[in-house]
Amino acid sequence: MKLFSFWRSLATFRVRIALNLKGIAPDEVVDVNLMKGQQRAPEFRAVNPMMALPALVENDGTVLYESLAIIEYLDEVHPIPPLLPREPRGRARVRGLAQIVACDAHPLVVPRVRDYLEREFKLDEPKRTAWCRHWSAQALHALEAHLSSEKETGRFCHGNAVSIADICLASHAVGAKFFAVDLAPFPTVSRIADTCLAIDAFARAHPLRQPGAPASV
Ligand SMILES: N[C@@H](CCC(=O)N[C@@H](CS)C(=O)NCC(=O)O)C(=O)O
Repeated sequence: MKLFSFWRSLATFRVRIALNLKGIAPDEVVDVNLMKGQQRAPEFRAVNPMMALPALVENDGTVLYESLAIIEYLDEVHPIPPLLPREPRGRARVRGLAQIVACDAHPLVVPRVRDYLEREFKLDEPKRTAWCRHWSAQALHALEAHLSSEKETGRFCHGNAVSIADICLASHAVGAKFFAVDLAPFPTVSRIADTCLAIDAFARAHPLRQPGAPASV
């Protein structure tokens, strides 16, 4: 198994957490430096035409892409520990929370979007950062509203077992800190993120613990 990865990639962070929770270590981790634009190089484009991390190549050569699809695949092939609750309503809630992060918020702050804002609309760095903070905070407000009011919330996003929602929540909290978003107004999100990041599988997957990462952002 081969994982295409970069320390700063939040989507790859999500997949690294799932791999760690499942006790799977890829045979090879290939670094694709997003800061140098290596995701657009022909070699990686051939792996993932979306030119985005992560990509996971299975032993038979099957290429998997999109973090949520990869995580659900891992959960289906390695069902213990489960990353989705059993009952349909719980599964829908966990997927909904996860998608607030992975489908609504995160795509707005990725390098290709920030680059486009700079290149096409001449937005300077402070404005691009304000953009990222805005969309990051929007998701935090939505997550906090759900998690603080819904009876299903427990030690983790859904009860007392880690799920895909926690994987996404942790990645979002870490990303928000990268953009210097204040997490104080989001106490339930902060509590669950802190609980997750204290777990070894999350901590080892943290962007700043990957090869090539700086000491801080
Ligand atoms: N929806 C995708 C997001 C993939 C994505 O945008 N990844 C970022 C890094 S977290 C990336 O590689 N971006 C490259 C770029 O924007 O040029 C997923 O969840 O896997």
